[in-house]
Amino acid sequence: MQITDARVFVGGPGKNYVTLKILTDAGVYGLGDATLNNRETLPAAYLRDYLIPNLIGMDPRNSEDIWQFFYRGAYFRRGPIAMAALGAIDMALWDIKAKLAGLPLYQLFGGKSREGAMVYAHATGADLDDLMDSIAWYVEQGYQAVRVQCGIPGMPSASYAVPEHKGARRHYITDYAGIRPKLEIWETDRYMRFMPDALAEIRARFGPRLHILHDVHHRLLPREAAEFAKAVEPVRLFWMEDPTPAEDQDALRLVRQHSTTPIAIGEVFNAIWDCNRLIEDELIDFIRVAATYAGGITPVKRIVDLAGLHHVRTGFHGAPSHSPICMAAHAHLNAWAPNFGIQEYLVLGTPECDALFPSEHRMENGMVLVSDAPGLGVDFDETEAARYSYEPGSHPVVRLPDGTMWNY
Ligand code: GCO
Ligand code: MG
Repeated sequence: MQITDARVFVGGPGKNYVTLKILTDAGVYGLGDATLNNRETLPAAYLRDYLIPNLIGMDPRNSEDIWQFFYRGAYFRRGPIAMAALGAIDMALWDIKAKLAGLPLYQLFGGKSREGAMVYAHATGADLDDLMDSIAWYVEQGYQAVRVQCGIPGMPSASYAVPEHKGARRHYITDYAGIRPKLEIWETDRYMRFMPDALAEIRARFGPRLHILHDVHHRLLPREAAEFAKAVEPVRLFWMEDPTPAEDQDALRLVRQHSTTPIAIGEVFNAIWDCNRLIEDELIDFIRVAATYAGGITPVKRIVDLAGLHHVRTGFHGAPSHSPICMAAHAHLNAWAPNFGIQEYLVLGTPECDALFPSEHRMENGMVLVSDAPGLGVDFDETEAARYSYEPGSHPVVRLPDGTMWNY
């Protein structure tokens, strides 16, 4: 059996998805997601110029050897661009394998460990009242877990993932049109004085049962993160995410020593080598890798197994950065993973997105119910895809009030 062709599509409804389709001489095809948020043309070029010409003629069933060929075979390894491209190949090969077996992918991992996988939604508000309304809306929809982000009083501009104006909250996505980024001004002092009390008010309003998550988005210094984690302990967060930038992993040791607030990290990780020490030293509670950015299902399964040895649960990244193909890969991993924790999930379900990626994965009462169709259980409509093309975008950049560059 041979791979005969592979094609890359860039574009989508309101979002550039990078979709890979691998074709075989057996008539079965596989789909993968190589979307690297706001850098979409780069994994597409890596696929078209280097990976696909090598892929043609390979036996698609040898997904492990193909992964090793592209990983070990590249002298300059890793990094988000290469790993997103490799991640798409790996997903597509698992899709093919499961279709050949006539089974939903989770069966190849070991079957279902649960009926539904709990997800968390993004509630966001320009101020605390606005955020309370947003949380209430998600609770009414049946969500059991909500990530909460709030505008900070006196902050010169909207901070991470919050709208500039009240009421714009439900489908707020942190992307902006054009190559030139929007500027956000960040003030740690205002955040530290406001956010712990705001989280306490949210807990008081919604009671002990709601799972409350919060994303610090890499904004704090290690000592500040430790202070924050300690201050929010009474709120009993489900997790505090990315308290500090991921480069200095010893920072998490400091945070850990000072508090029992659960720590989640990993959405920017590309390999098991970015998180093996954090997992083995039990410095984190949730690992947030994504099947796209971390190089596919093959390496993510290894990370999940390592995490399981150290009481670390999964909380895969699921911002709108990923297409429904990556989210389908996560749905199968989540159905199987013995150490499943939670899945980030944004309601993408616009009619346009559903038409481009038809699927039977379902959302009910804040849980994803995995599809039983053979393979990943998601398709890609090429006629629909022809309606879209690449639109340049950028993440915002962040500066302190004096102009110093800070972390987005
Ligand atoms: C999250 C993330 C995202 C990122 C985005 C970057 O937890 O969902 O922090 O919102 O900012 O995916 O491309
Ligand atoms: Mg995050």
